[in-house]
Amino acid sequence: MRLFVALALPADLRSRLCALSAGLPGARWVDPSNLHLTLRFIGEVGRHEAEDIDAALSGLKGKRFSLTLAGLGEFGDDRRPRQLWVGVEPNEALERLQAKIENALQRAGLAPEKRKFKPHVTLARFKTNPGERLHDYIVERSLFRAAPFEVTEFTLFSSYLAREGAIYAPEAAYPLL
Ligand code: 2AM
Repeated sequence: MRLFVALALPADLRSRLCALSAGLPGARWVDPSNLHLTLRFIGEVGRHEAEDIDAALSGLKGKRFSLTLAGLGEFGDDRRPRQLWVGVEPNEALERLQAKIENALQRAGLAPEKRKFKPHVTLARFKTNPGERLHDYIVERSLFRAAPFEVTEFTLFSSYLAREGAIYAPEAAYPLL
């Protein structure tokens, strides 16, 4: 199975993000039910490895915290934009949780993640390059700021690539105290 660790987002917040998801030619919008904040991508693993991962994450002790989504940005470059995302206000508790998850997964035998953690919620990927429209879209919404929400757990998701696109299923949720 293909796994990743993420924060699931409350329904009202997903609706708020959904309201942003229009008016950009070439964008393939993420399905509202799929909106999430990835903490650690794991990738393809076997059943035993998945069990070790679940055990490691179950043993993790983390604290609840508040998180605010704000601002928009893109990954990729002007010639080839890859993703449009909503950002996160600087959040030490989130960084700490992510570091604990990274540690736990390394203890479970996973190779270290080389890429720096850039917290974001992907809103869209691109079929074709929207060109200038992408820049305008981001500038027009640069003051976007959602209401803070309380992060009380994190989730191990599986990802299944169906013909209609990715289907994410929560496999286990780990409470924060
Ligand atoms: P993204 O939102 O920035 O595309 C499920 O696919 C989640 O894992 C997505 O949130 C995706 O991040 C992330 N992901 C997919 N492939 C990845 C990879 N090779 N490295 C890091 N994260 C990845």
